[in-house]
Amino acid sequence: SMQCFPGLVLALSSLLGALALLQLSLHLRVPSRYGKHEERLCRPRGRLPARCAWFLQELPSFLVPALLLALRSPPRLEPLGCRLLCCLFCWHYFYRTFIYPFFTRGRPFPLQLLFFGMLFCIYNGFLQGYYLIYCAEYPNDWCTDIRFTAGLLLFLLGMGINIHSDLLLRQLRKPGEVTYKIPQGGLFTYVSGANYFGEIVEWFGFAIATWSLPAFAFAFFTLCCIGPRAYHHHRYYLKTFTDYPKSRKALIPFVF
Ligand code: NDX
Repeated sequence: SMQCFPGLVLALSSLLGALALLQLSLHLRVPSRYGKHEERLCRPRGRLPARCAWFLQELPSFLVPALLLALRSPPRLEPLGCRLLCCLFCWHYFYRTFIYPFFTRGRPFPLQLLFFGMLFCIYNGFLQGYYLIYCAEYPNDWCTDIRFTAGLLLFLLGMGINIHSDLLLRQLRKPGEVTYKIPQGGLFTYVSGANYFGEIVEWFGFAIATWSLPAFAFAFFTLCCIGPRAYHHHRYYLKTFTDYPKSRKALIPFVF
């Protein structure tokens, strides 16, 4: 049966960090080609409806750690912290897999990116789940540790911002519509990438709560992946709408 190999965790986390840097270097100047950054009307055959695409892409991030948690033998009863933290991760991906896709009004998603996105979700789902279920060790009073409580608070705050902002974006369109409008309300008052800001806060909160290398590597990846994307969204809005709010920043309220 499976056991903890610290070398494996170190290797997979380092590779995730390296992927983050690759992601950053690739997408600082040119954004990932999906959504508003995809060239118009190219190859409708190479795409899947947003609904199926997001469901398939994010499913492994829910399934892999959930299965690891359920199938571990003998079941891990102690400490509570590990199961709780693993459940937080699964909770986010439950939303992203089973709720978000069914309401999205996004444009069809490129198959090629879906494939890489899925691979990424298998990889990261395995790394986070494996670490928390087979390797992590917390003192019995971890639930009262400032890192756990502050991290959990940030996680919940970030998740709230992320879900609320996803909702505001969705409401910009009627069903079947694919046009872009100026997002309004919530944190969009201050930044163009409010949903991304929430997601980044969420994963840094998770990293602090788990105080683990894999979770910090994932938070860093998230920052490198959707940070630049927020910047490209911002530039797109400034270019497209002459009446775009001048005081709005790209990602971090009042700062950047
Ligand atoms: N999926 C994370 N890299 C990614 C998919 C692509 O979950 O090969 C990373 C994620 C993957 C990527 C993933 C990893 C890296 C990959 C990449 C593909 C290539 C890349 C694999 C896995 C790669 C290397 C080389 C390193 C291997 O029509 P539309 O779709 O634009 O509509 C949008 C709509 N909308 C508007 N509607 C009206 N008016 C407006 N002005 C609008 N603006 C937007 O709202 C969408 O329906 C919706 C949201 O759009 P957008 O663009 O704001 O968000 P989106 O990027 O689609 O993300 C959706 C949510 C969001 O909450 C975000 O925080 C979260 O998912 N997310 C996204 C990406 C990554 C991630 C989280 C993470 O890293 N944690």
